[in-house]
Amino acid sequence: MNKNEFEEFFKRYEGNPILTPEIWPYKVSSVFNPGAIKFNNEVLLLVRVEDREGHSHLTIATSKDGKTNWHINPEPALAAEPEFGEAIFGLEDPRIVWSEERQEYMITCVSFFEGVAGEPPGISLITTKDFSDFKRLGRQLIPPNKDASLLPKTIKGYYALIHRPIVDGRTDIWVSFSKDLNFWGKERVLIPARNRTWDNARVGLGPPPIETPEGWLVIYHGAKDTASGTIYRVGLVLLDLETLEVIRRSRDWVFGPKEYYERVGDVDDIVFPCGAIVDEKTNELLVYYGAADSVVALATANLDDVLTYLKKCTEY
Ligand code: BMA
Repeated sequence: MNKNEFEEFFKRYEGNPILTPEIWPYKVSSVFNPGAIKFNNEVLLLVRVEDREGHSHLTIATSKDGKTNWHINPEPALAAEPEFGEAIFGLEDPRIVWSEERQEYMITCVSFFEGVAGEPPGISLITTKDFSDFKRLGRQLIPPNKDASLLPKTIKGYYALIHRPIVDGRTDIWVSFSKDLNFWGKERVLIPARNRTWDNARVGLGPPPIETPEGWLVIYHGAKDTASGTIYRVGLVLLDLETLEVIRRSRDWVFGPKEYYERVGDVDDIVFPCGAIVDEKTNELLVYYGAADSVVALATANLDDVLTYLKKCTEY
């Protein structure tokens, strides 16, 4: 490695982009920002699909190896439901966890508040056991809010919901706690946007936190506003398994728009991960991300390399 090269532990899959509008079984404008989970010995992506009206819904795509031979469902799995107060503008950016305690999958996604001035974004919580029947648990927290995921397990009897409200113009990552997925409290800032950095404009959770022996691995996006638009890149944080205190935070971004499909699209210069899988046999971390709000791509890393890098970071 040359002295002026960064350590690049995320590698782009050579078959990127893995999902594009051209291969969709019905007419769509763009496909991006998928949630990801292991289901029935396959990788299941819940892909945000935008139509030409500009509305988004969520559609399931599955693959045995998480890389090739994707089967895309011919029908959307989830769309906005006005009877649950979701404005027709759509559902966006799902995150999926498997709850061992509840024996079901829990999906959080962005929806828009019908009947509230400006239809601000908020968080819908949906559960399923089979990705065929879905149960809506309704809205969580007040808008505006985005980029939410539950932790896959409760902490001292509390569900922990990581989310990104806008508070007094600031966009930091927060956490709130609940006993019943109904009433939330004890909220606090978990990961703040920083000053004059690559992640100063806003930050938001990427995939659901991944439990490792070193702590919860958080992959997050950070945005920087520039004269030619906003650049979305990826950073890393390690949280204490019990207290959720930040143990480590990368000072640098570790993955950013570089390839053509990341730099040019409906929204240029965006990498936006919402789902990640760990292959326990190989210790490979597979991170699924939307590229330029247009296509779905995959980056992989060795989980140990990621943790080794983070443990060297002192900045938080
Ligand atoms: C964010 C979200 C994402 C989107 C990103 C870049 O605010 O809305 O859905 O990918 O902007 O446009």
